Amino acid sequence: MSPHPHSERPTNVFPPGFLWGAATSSYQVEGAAREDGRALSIWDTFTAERGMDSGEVACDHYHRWPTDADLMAHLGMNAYRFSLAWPRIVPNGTGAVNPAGLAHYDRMVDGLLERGITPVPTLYHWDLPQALQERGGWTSRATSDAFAAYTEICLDALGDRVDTWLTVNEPWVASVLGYRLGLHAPGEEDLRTSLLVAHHLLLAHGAATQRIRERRPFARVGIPLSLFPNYPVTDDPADTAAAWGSDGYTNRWFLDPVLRGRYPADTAELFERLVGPLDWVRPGDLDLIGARPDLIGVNYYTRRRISAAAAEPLPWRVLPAQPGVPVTDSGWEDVPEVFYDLLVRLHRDYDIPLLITENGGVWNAEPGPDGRVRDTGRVRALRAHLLAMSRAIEAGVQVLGYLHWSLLDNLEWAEGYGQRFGLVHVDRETQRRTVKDSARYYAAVIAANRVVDATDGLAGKREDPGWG
Ligand code: IFM
Repeated sequence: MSPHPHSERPTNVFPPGFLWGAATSSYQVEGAAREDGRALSIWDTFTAERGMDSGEVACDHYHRWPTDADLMAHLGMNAYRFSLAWPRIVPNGTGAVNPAGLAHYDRMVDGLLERGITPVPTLYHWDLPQALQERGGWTSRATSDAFAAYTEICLDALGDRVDTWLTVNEPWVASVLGYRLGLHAPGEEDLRTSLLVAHHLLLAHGAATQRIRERRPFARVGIPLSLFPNYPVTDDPADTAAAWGSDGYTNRWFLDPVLRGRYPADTAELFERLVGPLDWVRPGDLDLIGARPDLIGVNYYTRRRISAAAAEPLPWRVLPAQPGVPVTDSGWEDVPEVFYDLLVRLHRDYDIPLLITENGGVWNAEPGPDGRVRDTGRVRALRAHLLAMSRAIEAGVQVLGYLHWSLLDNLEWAEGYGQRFGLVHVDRETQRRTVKDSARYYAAVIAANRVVDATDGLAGKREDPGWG
């Protein structure tokens, strides 16, 4: 890990107009899975088939969004990233629009604006309508076309009030965990299919970007990418080369087509060796995908430690956390200096404004006898990541805002409800919301628009209203 070059004390003040908020996604928080005409998504099917925790009820945010929005306003947040559920809006994936589904988001956008909160919707956060899955899902190019049509519907309904659109969340995770590793819906395990899917997800991003530009020329558009910096475990050139290979797989395979209009040659060569020609890429695809967005959404959590000892079929191996390095309650290394390195690298290599669309971690603190949730690990990590971000801004990186993952403890996909990422604790039985220490600390940061001391916001009498 490279030490950061700035030894002078930064001022830690953020630019005026900086977006401060939190993020969620529809399947992870909404619940109301069968209400108001919502159809099933691939995640309803996948969780039912495997007997996993599901999003059937989740945080009941579908009904409780007004009080959740009050809570955000109470914390001083001025932005909220949420996702639109495709199976609510176009239940069959294509064709008829469900007015009740659209009306829900219409009310929510109004409600956020009334509270001074900028809505930042993501068009797709993995809840593909099951009806589309039955027609091939993301293995079919037609799904990208369906996504473009769905985007137009969302733009026509909400585009007069939304000025920042996010397209497809984390195509690496959706394609690799969903189609290579079988850990996410729809649970397939094939490298070639995952690469085909990744291309269609990028195509969907490109098509949506085009529609947004045509219909809402003054709106900003971006794609939230899961960016995992890859660090060699030793200085051995073989490990360094392996880390660069893994960087191609996790990061450049998405950054390069979106920002340079081409897939990285070294990674394409590797994939062609492993799976044969990537013959689904058609003329014109990379022009569409490579129409430069206004921003990249950075979803940053941890680094990957890479060794050259191959784990077939890929010629590298991802190692567990380094002993002695702090980890979150899910075992991910908590390494804020890597966040700094990532932001500086994105600026240096791609020169594009960044919006932190996710950052956070699992700390499973529960309310104490006094009702207070002392998630000190999250307070410490949040502060350290904000300091890293502010140093990056001082180094010249353009960061538009920071949206913490997540507002609420929610459904962590295949991991279920056991992993708590929220600033706000959610009691699974009662749905009661409890503002954690981290949220109170974050509110103090937002109020000051600078990184304050770790104890700020935590002392004194608690004046949080009840958020039951
Ligand atoms: O919960 C997820 C989110 O849906 C996508 N990015 C990573 C988060 C934590 O794993």
